[in-house]
Amino acid sequence: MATVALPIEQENYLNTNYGWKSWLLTTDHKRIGILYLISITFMFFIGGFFATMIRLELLTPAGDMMTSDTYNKMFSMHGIVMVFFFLIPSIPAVLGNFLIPIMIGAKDLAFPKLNLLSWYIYSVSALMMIYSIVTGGVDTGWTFYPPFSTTYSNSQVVVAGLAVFINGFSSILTGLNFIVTTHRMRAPGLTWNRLPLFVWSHYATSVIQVLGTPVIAITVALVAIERVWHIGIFDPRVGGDPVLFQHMFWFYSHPAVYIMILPSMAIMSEVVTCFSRKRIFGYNFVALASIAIAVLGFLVWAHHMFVAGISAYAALVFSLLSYFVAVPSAIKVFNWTVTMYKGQVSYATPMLYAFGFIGLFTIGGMTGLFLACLGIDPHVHDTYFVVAHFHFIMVGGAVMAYLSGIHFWWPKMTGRMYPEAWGKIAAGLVFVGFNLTFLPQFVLGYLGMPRRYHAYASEFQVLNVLSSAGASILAIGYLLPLVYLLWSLRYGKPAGNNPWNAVGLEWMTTSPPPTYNFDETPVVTWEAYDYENMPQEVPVGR
Ligand code: HEM
Ligand SMILES: [Cu+2]
Repeated sequence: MATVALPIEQENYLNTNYGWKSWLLTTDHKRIGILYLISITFMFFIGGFFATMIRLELLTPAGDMMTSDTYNKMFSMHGIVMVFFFLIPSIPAVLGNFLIPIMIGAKDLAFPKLNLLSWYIYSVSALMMIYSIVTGGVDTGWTFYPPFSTTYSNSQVVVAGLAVFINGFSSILTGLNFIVTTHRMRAPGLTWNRLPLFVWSHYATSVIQVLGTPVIAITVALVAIERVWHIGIFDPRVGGDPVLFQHMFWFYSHPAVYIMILPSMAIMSEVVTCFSRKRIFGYNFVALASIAIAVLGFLVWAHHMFVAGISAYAALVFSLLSYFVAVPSAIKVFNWTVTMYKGQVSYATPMLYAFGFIGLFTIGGMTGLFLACLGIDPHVHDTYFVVAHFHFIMVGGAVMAYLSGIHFWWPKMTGRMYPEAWGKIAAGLVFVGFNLTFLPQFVLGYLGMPRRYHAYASEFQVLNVLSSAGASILAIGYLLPLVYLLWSLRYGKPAGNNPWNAVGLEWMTTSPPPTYNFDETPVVTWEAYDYENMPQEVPVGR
């Protein structure tokens, strides 16, 4: 097949210069976004490999494919890689990096070199993680609970912990960069209440990253120190307290779920308005809900510890506060839904993923309320119910949104369209595969199948086989975009500057954008998402 040539090969960030050096030393936020895209995709498939191993082992009730020790390593490395090396950096580091400066009419982020440094820090920590995997792996779970992690586990805890520690700096620096950029570099006229909701959400995410990440970094560093010297931080035999670890770990790791979900919500707000051809319902509420989530997210960590021996009164308070976090999340879901209501909804691939997100995230959030309920949690704690809950949020939510965003901005990033029919097929496979994988796990958990076991009672087999079958469909659904997106780089139709007929500064520059994004600094005189006052052309993919 012949390559489709771009109409005019204008100067853009991809073709200004060539060669490894021009990429590895770049300070262009768009190129750094692409570097992240490559490294993060790589880590996603490593995490996916372990997921495949887990689902294969669980096809049969007997633990016959691998030893229990190996199985422990499989789910631990799956969790560590997916959470710290895929979910947390994914949307901010790839799409946030690429889009925030363009969306606010700036030439770059406030600290371009720091941005490049963040990518190097990420890469070094990812390589350390891979090193810990190939030299024997980790079996503590992604939560590193002591005393197992500090005393009994004989796996690569120290290297893996240091990898997470170093990775934290990348996250902190990116957050810092986004905060300063949003404050200082907005184009004239781009007031806070005209700011794209994508930027609002990333602002809230960045606040969590800057305030929360130091806590997890120090916590895992303390685990490493305790493991080597046993100085009595978490080890009760020398005066330490293992429950202290849980407080410190979850003080970050609950807000961290919002580091994953707020950027997903950022994508939803952009995609839903564009493909409904309507201004988002309740702009101010959606913007402020991001901030409310960031603040409340820091107050609920001990809902992970209801069975760890905290006092009944503390449990009561944390249970109540957990219910409060659901409110701003529900406001957002409500407002996206109302935005679609009576809109001219079109069913392009990004919107299909958005539908998936809204339904699945809602199920994930509602089951979170079950877990936050003191009467229910002790029964389903550490069962597959919890596994299903957080996969609905992280996979049904964050990964769906990530795919939605990648498809939505792919034409902007590359100047090429992806093949729409394939996009729809993949979105369908992901949705069906996802539900077949994780819906049975709610039932399994309700029936009492514990998480983190490599052999199980034979009455659980049918549901486990369904789940593994779903996982194979899901895997195909994830591999397809990798194939056709790469294909589109060469053979995709030229995208034009604004293929979706969307509003927003990023659609006013060329695709791919020039190195400094705009020829002259834009001046913003309009309100955000003014779709009603736009010529009503229907976007592609209807
Ligand atoms: C918004 C995105 C969310 C994500 C990414 C998420 C993620 C997670 C993860 C990873 C766990 C498992 C922890 C473990 O290893 O034991 C978990 C458990 C839990 N989640 Fe969520 N969650 C989210 C939202 C919520 C919400 C909205 C609530 C409640 C209002 C909630 C309540 C809980 C509770 C109480 C547990 C502990 C369950 C137990 O240990 O028995 N989560 N969540
Ligand atoms: Cu939590």
